[in-house]
Order: sequence, then structure tokens, then C-alpha cells
Amino acid sequence: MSTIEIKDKLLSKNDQNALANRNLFDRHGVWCVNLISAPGSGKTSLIESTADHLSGRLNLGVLVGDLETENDANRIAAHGVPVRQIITGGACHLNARTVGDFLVHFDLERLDALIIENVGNLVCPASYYLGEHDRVSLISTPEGDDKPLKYPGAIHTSDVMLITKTDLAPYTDFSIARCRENALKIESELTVMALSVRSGEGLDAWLEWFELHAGKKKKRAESTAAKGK
Ligand SMILES: Nc1nc2c(ncn2[C@@H]2O[C@H](COP(=O)(O)OP(=O)(O)OP(=O)(O)O)[C@@H](O)[C@H]2O)c(=O)[nH]1
Ligand SMILES: [Mg+2]
Repeated sequence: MSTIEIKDKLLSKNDQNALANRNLFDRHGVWCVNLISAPGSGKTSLIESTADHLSGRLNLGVLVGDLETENDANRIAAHGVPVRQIITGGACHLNARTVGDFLVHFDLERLDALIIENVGNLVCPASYYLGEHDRVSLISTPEGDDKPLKYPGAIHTSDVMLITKTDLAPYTDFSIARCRENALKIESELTVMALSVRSGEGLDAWLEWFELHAGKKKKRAESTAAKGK
């Protein structure tokens, strides 16, 4: 008797919805990045700082997920960025369908980049693809440099790991080199950057990476449109 191996992974409902989001982003030339971290690692602060530095250079939109409150959306809106808050009411991560439902609130044709701030949690969001082009995980210095080893799912699925709050590193036993080494043990292709929005250290490299990726996406969409595809 012969055995037929079914290798094609059946797409989960979430993955199907994520691919629909991804197609929508690609049609409009929007680059989407999904930020994931433990609560309080500095996601909203990074978005605020990124919005300020890239104001007038890129059109940003932000979708922010939290269990409760519109605090983060209010903070981000104060920087002149179109933002929508998704209140998950207890769910510890965003899912692709909810993200898709909220995309109608954005003028995607006008956006260069959509930042998704996921619910503060380094476990659950790692398992839910939202259709993003890049995933960025944040680990702040007070959390400890062993976190990449303890939360490998987040690191493994990320394109970039940001070590945040480097201004606080001297007050902890956090080693940036050790954290980087631990992350690369989990995902050898990972890009690792270290920064502080408080002191501004390392921000330039992040902004350069961000602008390069958002700009590339826009350029690709424009050349595809010009070719009439
Ligand atoms: N010292 C220092 N504090 C920072 C830095 N970045 C953020 N913070 C502070 O860290 C706290 C949490 O920052 P948020 O940006 O709200 O973190 P978050 O990841 O968005 O938090 P949740 O959305 O609740 O998961 C705030 O008090 C920030 O001011 C930094 O670079 N250095
Ligand atoms: Mg936040």
C-alpha cells in the first residue's frame, strides 16, 4: 500500500484573512509593520518618536491593540497621525480578521506605511500573522537580556529585534551584547538594533531601516502601476 504525503499546509482561517490584508496592502503600496513586545517595552513611545522624525517624509497610519483603554491611540493622535484603537476586551493578541475590519478606516492610497502596535504580550501575538511585511519585536533593558531565549516564538518570527530603553541599561545588569547573542541563537538572520527614544541613541539606524522599507514598498507599487499590471 502506498502512502500519499500531504505536504501543503492547510491555511488556517487567520492565515487566509492575513493574506487578504497583505494583498490589500500590496495593491495600495502600503508597507505594514507589526510591533510586538511585553507590556511597557516602549512600542507607543517608539511610534510617537518615529512619527515626529518622519513627519513630512512619509504618510503613516497606526492601528493599535489593547485589552482596554484608548490611551495609546490618544497619545499617537497627538502627533498628527491617523490612528484607530482596537479594544480586544480580554484577548491577548490581534487577529487578522479584526485588523482587516479596521482597514476601512484608513485612506490606504494615501499611506506609505501602516504600523500595527499589537497587544502588550510577548507570547500570543507571535502566533498570529496579520498580513504584515515585517515584524519587529521589542525587548527593553529592564526586562533582562535572557528574554530572547525565554520567548523564542516572538524572536523566531521577527525580522528585527529592537533592544529599547538603552538609557536605562547602566542601572540594570542588562548586556546588549549578550541579548543580541541570545537572539541570534534563536534566529540567525535577525537584524538587531539597540535604541532609546529618551536619549535618541540608536534612533537614526531605526529610522533609516524604517524609511528604506516603507519607501521600497511605495516604489514597487508605483512601478507596477506604471507597467499597467
Ligand atoms: N527611560 C526610558 N523610558 C522609556 C523609553 N521608551 C519608553 N519609555 C517609558 O516606558 C513606559 C512604557 O512605554 P510605552 O511606550 O507606553 O510602552 P508600550 O510598549 O506601548 O506599552 P503597552 O502598550 O502598555 O504594552 C513609559 O513610561 C515610557 O515613557 C526609553 O527609551 N527610555
Ligand atoms: Mg502602547
